[in-house]
Amino acid sequence: MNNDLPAKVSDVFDPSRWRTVSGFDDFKDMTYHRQVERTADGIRDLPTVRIAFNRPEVRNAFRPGTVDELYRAMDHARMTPDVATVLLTGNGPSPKDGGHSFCSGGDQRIRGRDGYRYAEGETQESIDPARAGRLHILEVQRLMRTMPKVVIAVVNGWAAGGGHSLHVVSDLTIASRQHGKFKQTDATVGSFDAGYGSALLARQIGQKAAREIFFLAREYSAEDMVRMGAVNEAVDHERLEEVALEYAADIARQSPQAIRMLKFAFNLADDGLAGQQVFAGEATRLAYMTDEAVEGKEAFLQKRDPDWSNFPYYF
Ligand code: S0N
Repeated sequence: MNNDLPAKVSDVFDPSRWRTVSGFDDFKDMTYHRQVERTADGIRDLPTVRIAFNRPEVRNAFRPGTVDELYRAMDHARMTPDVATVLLTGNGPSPKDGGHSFCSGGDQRIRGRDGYRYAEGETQESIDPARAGRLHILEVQRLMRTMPKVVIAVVNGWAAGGGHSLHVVSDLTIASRQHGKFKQTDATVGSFDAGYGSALLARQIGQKAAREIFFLAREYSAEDMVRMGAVNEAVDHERLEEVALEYAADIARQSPQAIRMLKFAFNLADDGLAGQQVFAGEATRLAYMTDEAVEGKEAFLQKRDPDWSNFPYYF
């Protein structure tokens, strides 16, 4: 494993705690790191990854390519068996003006009448029509919601528009006391996340508060958001990622199966039949591990009736 220290991508990023995840060298708009322990004997992976927006000069706004990279990193984290927790955050501050940002949502400079059309270098004529106008940040939201890992939004600066929605859909949020700022600008720019970004927020903090956030588009501090129940903790900026890693260490001490079942149980009622399907998939996987389910399969393969006599009807 490569033991080189990664570049310092943010003011709260400690390179000694991370390695760059290999296979993602083509990333332009995101960074993807794995938590490690470095000792005299070498380097050892720990169960947390850090996925970060890397466009601080535009407050970490996402364009289609950013969303593609975010999805790839998130999906890789989903499929990596020894990863328990994903920290989603923003790099920075901005080299232009020192501004801090988690994510400011869709890049308004490339928004067309039918969605976010243009990646770098593309023109209206050259774009693949099958890729045009996709609001595929919603696919990322669904992945974050249904992946069997805990996603923590580590809000180091502005969480605005679609960036605000990403914090809403995360399992937990911790925010910088000094720089964490929240503002739902969707309606200001004629956009609206009418799915998780608004409706789930209302489930989390109540209808009146969620409507206030969307209808008034005011700015809220990390402390305001803690009071409203939208953020778990406001922490001093310089300790932000350290505290995020403390959260992740506590999560890693729990049973992976229990965390999965709990995440899907928390989602179930709000996600309707799709939520039930995700929960039920885990229940079926557990059932497959029982002697009872094995008996059903074996009986079929042996062309005999199953013998359920060893398996009680529990009460
Ligand atoms: C974040 C804000 C409040 C920060 O203000 P501040 O600190 O005063 O900085 P600025 O000077 O405004 O910004 C610094 C530079 O960064 C650029 N910039 C900032 N945000 C964006 C952005 N989103 N897109 C492009 N550029 C951005 C500024 O232009 C400035 O650049 P320079 O220095 O060159 O002038 C403030 O910046 C702000 O309000 N930003 C806009 C936030 C916003 O409205 N975001 C979009 C909201 N909508 C979505 O995110 C939709 C997402 C989506 O895909 C979706 C999902 C579900 C359903 C529908 C949709 C849909 O698209 O419709």
